[in-house]
Amino acid sequence: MSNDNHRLQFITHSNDRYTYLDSARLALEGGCRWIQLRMKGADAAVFESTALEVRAMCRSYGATFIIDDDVLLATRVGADGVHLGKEDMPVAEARKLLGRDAIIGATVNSFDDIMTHIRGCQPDYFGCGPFRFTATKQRLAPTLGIEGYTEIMRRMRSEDITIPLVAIGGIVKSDIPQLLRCGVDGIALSGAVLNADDPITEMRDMASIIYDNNQ
Ligand code: TZP
Ligand code: MG
Repeated sequence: MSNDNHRLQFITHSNDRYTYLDSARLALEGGCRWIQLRMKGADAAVFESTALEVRAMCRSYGATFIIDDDVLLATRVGADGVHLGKEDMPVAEARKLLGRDAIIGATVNSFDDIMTHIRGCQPDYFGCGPFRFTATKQRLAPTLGIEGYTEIMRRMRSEDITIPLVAIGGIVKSDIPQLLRCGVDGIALSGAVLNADDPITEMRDMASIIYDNNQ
């Protein structure tokens, strides 16, 4: 990953106010430069047509465009990479299909999960969570809290693991400074932006906490 885009990642979602496409547009307008298109349970054709639109938007903002789960869709639409959960294609297989320049992220819930990846084909970043309970994702792993991230970051440092780790799950703006102090490289979120009265301003505030203050 050649820039700082990964430090603030927006995960698309929809609600009664916004479509998936709206959600990506709001995040980009608010200064986020990383969109992961996540459309759990969506019709394949709708996922693909939305991906093409989000890809074009990301290009015009200089944002990184990542597809959730679906490696073959990522190749078809020319995404920058994929985010792989524990039940998705293994990182090694995705790397063969996508090539060495693609960004491959992997979900982890513990330091043991991180070590499993370190011994195998390594991803470009870890999405580690959940920080706290969130209704955005089903079948949630146990929450980590600040203590969980503090311990994981300590163990990563002691093993000299430098793959960026991004915290995810129920994160709101006021959590960001303390998560950064734990040493996480970035934050991934969805609901805190989409449920805000003014999503663009909320995203802008978060981008400024992450990119301006260098905490
Ligand atoms: N993976 C772990 S938690 C989560 C995902 C995709 C949902 C993140 O969304 P929110 O609304 O910020 O909790
Ligand atoms: Mg997944």
